[in-house]
Amino acid sequence: MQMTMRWFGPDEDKVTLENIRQVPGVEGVVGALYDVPVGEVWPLDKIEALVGQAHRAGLKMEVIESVNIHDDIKIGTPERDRYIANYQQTIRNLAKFGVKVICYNFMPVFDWMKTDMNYVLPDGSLTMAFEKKDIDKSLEEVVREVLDNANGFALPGWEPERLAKVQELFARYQDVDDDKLRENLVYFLKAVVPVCEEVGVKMAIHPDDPPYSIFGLPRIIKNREDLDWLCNAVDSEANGITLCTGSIAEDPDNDVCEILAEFTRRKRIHFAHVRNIKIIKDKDFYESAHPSQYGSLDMYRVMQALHDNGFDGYIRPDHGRFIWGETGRPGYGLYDRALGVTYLTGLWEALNKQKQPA
Ligand code: CS2
Ligand code: MN
Repeated sequence: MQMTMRWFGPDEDKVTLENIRQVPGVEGVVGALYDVPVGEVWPLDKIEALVGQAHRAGLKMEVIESVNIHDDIKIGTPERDRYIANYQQTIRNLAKFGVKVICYNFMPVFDWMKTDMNYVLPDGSLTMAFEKKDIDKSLEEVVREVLDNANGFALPGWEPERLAKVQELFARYQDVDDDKLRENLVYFLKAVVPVCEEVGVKMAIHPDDPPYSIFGLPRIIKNREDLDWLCNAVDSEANGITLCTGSIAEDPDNDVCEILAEFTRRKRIHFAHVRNIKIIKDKDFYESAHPSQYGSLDMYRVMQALHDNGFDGYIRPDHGRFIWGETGRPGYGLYDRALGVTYLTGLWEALNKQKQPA
């Protein structure tokens, strides 16, 4: 496995490549271009500059998170073919600079949903939380709260210009139910997976977060059945998964370790987001510190499911809390993610050595 951390680029991230380079165990950064509008081709010169920065800092950049999918592709409008052609070109361009995995999601309208970006834990650290009572409000109110509470940072998948017209966006999705969204995902994958195969890139879909419908929106990557459907719909290793343990675990009916084990065996997990969450009640939760004792997931078993089934992809800790006075982009401070890396690396070393005599 290759341990990585997400990095938002020189202008958008308080955490520097030099900081990341000093975290023991980290070999690479997961990056993206944030100044190319969704749907447009990522230009070669910008990719070269981005990857070059990582390399000069002694880090790899083989995973991109994310090349986002234009709403027209998800809705299935006649304009989608132009955006799909652009996506194909972006894949080719990224491959030229050594990118191996592209993480993306297929959630309509917005990326992940949390209702509190500064939820205070008993030890005084801050984390993100989701409480159902807080989405039983008007859509505009919920969207405004998310944007206002992001400590002044842009959130991935939450472009303020796009969401300024959230009602119009919702209206565009009105005829898109789960079946239609599935059909549109398969249409997209059938077009991009052959390009990936040709240039040695793997697509890796991120599960829906949360993994059930909110605001009546369709949701199609929620559980084992959905992942099985995805793998069969386009049967290629290049049609893979970003298994985000936190997102999958937000539905307590999902058995995260079983899912990890099965899809690692099937060679479809190319990228793992490993984080812990603590279920408060029903489906309300907060993102806890990574170690098992603080959350609802047994992180030893999580890492064992990957390890014992031959995982050889990329991995990163997911959101961290804010500790030691750090502030910044919610979920993406340095300190708690670095602790996450150290913990996950320690579990992996133990798993590697468990069969050796003491
Ligand atoms: C990430 C997602 O920060 C996060 O929660 O896990 O934003 C993820 O990058 C996207 O869903 C993938 O497209
Ligand atoms: Mn994730």
